Amino acid sequence: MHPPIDYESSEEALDRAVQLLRPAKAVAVLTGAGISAESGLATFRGAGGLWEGHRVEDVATPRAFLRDPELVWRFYNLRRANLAAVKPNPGHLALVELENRLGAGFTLVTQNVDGLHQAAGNKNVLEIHGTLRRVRCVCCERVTDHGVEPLADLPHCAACGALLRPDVVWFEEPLPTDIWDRSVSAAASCDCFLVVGTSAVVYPAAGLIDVARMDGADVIEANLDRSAASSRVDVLLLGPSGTTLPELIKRLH
Ligand code: BV8
Ligand code: ZN
Repeated sequence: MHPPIDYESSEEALDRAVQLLRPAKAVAVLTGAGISAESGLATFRGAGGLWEGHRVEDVATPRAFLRDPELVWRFYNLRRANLAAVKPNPGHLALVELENRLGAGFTLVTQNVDGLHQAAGNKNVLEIHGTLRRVRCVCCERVTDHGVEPLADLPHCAACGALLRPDVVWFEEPLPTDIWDRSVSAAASCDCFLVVGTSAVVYPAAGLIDVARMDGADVIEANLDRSAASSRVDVLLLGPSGTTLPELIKRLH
């Protein structure tokens, strides 16, 4: 693990990142809302990170859903509607190319619930915070995938009539065990760990960076600005991931 070095130029940072990534046989990637920003989806903490004046941490919680399910569904139905209008950007496509290059040595762990990595063509995607495309019954736990089709303002279960909730992980909820365990083992066994478009403030997701570092992986970050991860990475590629990732993958050849 090298102390993080502030490269004089993005050229130097890119060259360093290529040196670390090119020989890697096992690569794990952690993505956040930033990779979808250039597809037109708002990030959580950009522009003040407020939605209708609410902090996401106050809407994406079980208590908020108990208190005001209409408000929470308005938040999620709006995000589902946005999804219908967006598509993967070159940053997503660069990660598909990386998976094609590495095959089984590639694991993509995403905090995003927008499904854009799968829409781009990635296969080994671990959605540690669930997905906007699925809903779950609060009573019979039945899970159904509705893609991005519009849902009722307050959708109810076709099987038992109880209220449905988005099949996402809210704050103060545990992550899906199997998916989380696979994410940790991918971070612990990779030669190179990429962290893309995340403020790295939400745990346990952000802890994957430290799992990778402690197991001796080189860590490359791609972000528009410095993040809470930046002091813990070997190389920081500053800029929009729709530009930096394709540039990085192109130089691997
Ligand atoms: C858990 C799904 C334990 C829903 C999300 C008190 C009580 C309980 C828990 C806690 C507590 N205090 C803290 C915690 C832990 C808590 C947490 O970390 N809170 C934070 C706010 C401090 N975590 C949890 O609660 C987790 N669960 O701990 O459970 C437990 C265990 C057992 C039993 C019971 C409980 C659950 C966390 C998951 C929450 N769900 N999403 C939904 O989407 O609606 S989190 C949500 O925010 C996202 O999924 C994402 O993971 C997260 C962070 O957002 P980012 O993706 O990083 O986006 P952000 O806007 O922050 O940053 C964007 C970045 O992109 C920026 O850096 C920007 O510079 C960059 N960028 C912008 N444009 C570009 C770009 N980069 C490149 N190119 C560009 N073009
Ligand atoms: Zn039901």
